[in-house]
Amino acid sequence: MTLTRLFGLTAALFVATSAAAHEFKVGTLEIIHPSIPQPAATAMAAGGYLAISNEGPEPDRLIGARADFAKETSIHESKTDAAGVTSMSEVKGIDIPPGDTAVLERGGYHIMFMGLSQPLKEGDMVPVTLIFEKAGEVPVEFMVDPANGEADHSQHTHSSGTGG
Ligand SMILES: [Cu+2]
Repeated sequence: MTLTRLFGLTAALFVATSAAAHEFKVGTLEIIHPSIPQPAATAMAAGGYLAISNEGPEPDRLIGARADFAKETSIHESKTDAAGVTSMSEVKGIDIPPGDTAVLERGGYHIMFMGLSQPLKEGDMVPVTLIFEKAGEVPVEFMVDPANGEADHSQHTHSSGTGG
């Protein structure tokens, strides 16, 4: 057991220092490529995406996040209605069932960083603390990815007609 755990930690550290994809391991949770598409220079907010896989027998839950580069950080869900209108609302948490992977991606769940206090540029690694119900506070780094048409997050509004 100890050897397996040590190996897991070493592997996570190794992966975290490589440039292409990165991931973090805490207990039975694997946090895969936390990333923020580069927001516009004038953007007041940015969205963060990642996948969290749970290899353990117990459920966990992502209940919050904290970042020094944003005034307020929360978990959001985007929804697009039948008319193609996208709106975002805050959610209390995201369940991560045992043996399952919770995916935060464009058009769905995301971490919302509001009131950016520094520019986020492609290639930057920025520290964020993820807060889990059971695993507790987990410090990770989000990678700033290419912009990729992240216009819907350039202004934070809770409804937007632009879709996406
Ligand atoms: Cu949002």
